[in-house]
Amino acid sequence: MTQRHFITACAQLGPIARDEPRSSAVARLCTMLREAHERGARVVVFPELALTTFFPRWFMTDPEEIDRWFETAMPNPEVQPLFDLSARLGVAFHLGYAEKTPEGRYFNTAIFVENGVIRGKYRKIHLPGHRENEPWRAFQHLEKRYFEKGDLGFPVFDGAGGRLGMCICNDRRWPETWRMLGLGGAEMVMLGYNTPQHYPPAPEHDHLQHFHNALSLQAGAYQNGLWVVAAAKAGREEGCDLIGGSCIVAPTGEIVAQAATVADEVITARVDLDRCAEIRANIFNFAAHREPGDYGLITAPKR
Ligand code: CDV
Repeated sequence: MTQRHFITACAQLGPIARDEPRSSAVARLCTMLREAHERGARVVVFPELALTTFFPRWFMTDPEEIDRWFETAMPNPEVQPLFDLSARLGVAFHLGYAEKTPEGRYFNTAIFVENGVIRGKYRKIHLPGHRENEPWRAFQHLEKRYFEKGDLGFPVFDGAGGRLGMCICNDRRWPETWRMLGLGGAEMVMLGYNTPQHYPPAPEHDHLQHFHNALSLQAGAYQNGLWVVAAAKAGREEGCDLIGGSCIVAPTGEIVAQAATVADEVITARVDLDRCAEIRANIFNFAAHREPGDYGLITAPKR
């Protein structure tokens, strides 16, 4: 039987330049996967859109220019070295990337790969930002322009000897994300994020970016009794400062490992999936204490 306690690594990425080729990003991911392996990890979590720079910060209209940021197959020849290394070293990985489907649909996607096989896939549901050019912003955030809302729900799947889930960046701020994953039985949720330090619509909150990140991750973990592994793309990327703060959170809501830089950095923690019961059999025992009959507004149409 696969052991239910193991080392998990969270691999924060420093900035990726606009002209940095995927081969270079993949080489950086492989270096961190090797380090995770040396530190005994069974799983490594990479950030959102980890193969390129965060391209939604630019307004583009040329379909060819836009398509260049998307992967039409996974794996593809440029990402294959990561799949091969992961299978050879026995370290599963979570990876975020921009997906273009054979039908021509565009998603902000994350996958979980174990033994060279994609075991889980998620497409971002909460897409922040805007659709049109807003030149008053210091930089754009055009996720609503380039991506369609995810169509896979919040899947929970088998991996690393337990039940796993994923979400992506802005999803982590929404309690509904965590509750859906918690109700689905997820024991460890993996996610990546690209969070600018400056939030143009509410700059008065810029100093709270790290606080809101930790608050969301710790609340999600505690209120659903699950592990959270959250990997940032961090540092000054094309003139935009992205927060770091990548961390691993226990089901009690405690941060058990945290990045100290805004560069490529691997952090690790011992994850015991059986510790989810400390919360789920007690304060958040869903079967005993939830009252869904009183939560109707949560699924009513938005207003
Ligand atoms: N990539 C993201 O989803 N970023 C958002 C920013 C724009 C607020 C986030 O929630 O961190």
